[in-house]
Amino acid sequence: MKKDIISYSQEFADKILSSKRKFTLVSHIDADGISSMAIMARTLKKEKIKFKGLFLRQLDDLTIKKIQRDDSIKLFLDLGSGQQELLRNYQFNKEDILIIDHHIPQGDYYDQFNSHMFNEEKISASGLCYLVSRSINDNYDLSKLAVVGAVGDMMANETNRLEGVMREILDDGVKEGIIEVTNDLSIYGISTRPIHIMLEYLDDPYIDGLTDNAVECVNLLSDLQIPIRDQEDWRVWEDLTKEEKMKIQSAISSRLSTEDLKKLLGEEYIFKDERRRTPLRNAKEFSTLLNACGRWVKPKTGLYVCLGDRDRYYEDALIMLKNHKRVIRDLFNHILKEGVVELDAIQYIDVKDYFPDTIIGIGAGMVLSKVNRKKPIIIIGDIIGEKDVRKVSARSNYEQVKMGVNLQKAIISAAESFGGGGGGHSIAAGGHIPKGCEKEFLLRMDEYIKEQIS
Ligand SMILES: [Mn+2]
Repeated sequence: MKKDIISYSQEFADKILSSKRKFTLVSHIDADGISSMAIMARTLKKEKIKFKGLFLRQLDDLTIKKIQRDDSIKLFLDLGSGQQELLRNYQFNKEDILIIDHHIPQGDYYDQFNSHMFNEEKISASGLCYLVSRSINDNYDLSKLAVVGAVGDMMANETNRLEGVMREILDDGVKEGIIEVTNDLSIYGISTRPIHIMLEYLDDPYIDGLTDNAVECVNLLSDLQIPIRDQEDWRVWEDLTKEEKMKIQSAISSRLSTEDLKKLLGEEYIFKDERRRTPLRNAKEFSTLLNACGRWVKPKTGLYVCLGDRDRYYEDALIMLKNHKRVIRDLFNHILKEGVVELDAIQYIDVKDYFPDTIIGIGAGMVLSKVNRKKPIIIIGDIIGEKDVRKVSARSNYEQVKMGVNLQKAIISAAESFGGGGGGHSIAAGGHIPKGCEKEFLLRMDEYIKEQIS
């Protein structure tokens, strides 16, 4: 399979190069979409191909009007494969559209480079863009952005490492000397969180005596004779020596079952060309920063950071990152405090207008391990500025997906039967439904999920 996806990426690169036309890049506003845009922008610029960029929250009958009817080729990134009917209804010609996407295709009318054509499940749109870019020129440095997008899209979440053709992409970055792969604790914040805080925040799995207990975390480190500060600042996980990391790892493992420990172990991708102790220093934190930009509807800020800005846009992105984390924490606490309602096969909560609709999916993903892990969670919320339409976000996990859960299928069918719409992946999907049909929509979802796992 691998050879096919590579050779097809070359064919696809030729379509771009041989067109001799201008391009409009249309991409999604999350971390994967922003890194995809950055990869293609850098690639086209290097070849002196003219282009414009456009970010969309989603591609639907409202947002499609933002795409100008001009003589450029519209190159869709991280969206498009699932909306080919919409593109056709909007009368886009076949020769004016190219699609690079990893969402499940609906149709094959337009030329698309889609991972589902090669049974590659764990590659992001940024990974596909990179393969195309690498076929155009020696753009090995862009492997870093490909990894950021993949990690942001949770492609490494099941086994805590990138898989399939993404590994080949990762290797390019390692060979270039810009990516370092570590294989020890795989958790959030290895480059920015002081070690004792990183341990305190570990909550999946919960570690008795350490989670939520800063004092005990500091005590543990002092028992292990690991200094928590150096001359400059608090030390972070990335600063520790191999021996120090091993000491902590064995201290943690004595408090956990083998299975729970496994959840914490895995790979982290460190970017050696970025400043230490910043959120750009590893893939998880870099992608969170991009997601923050997207969720506050400033994807361009994230794009400029990807393209190298470490000044005004970067400062802006740091502020958004801070806000982003605070709002997500609030949402997380709100869900735990209010509790979810369980149906036979799903659980749900309506968060009304308390939180921006752009973050409720993230909250759903984070809170799933704290509620009933066996059922998908669905969050309903208001959309700012929309009176008649409500947002729905669903999250599952790999255990459920193995049982047959496919949220993308369920949400499309359920939402469409009420005149709404949806999209996504089996593990995470979202959509919108008309106000007033929430109850029926949830019952329908419950029914579909029950069918899927039976
Ligand atoms: Mn994506």
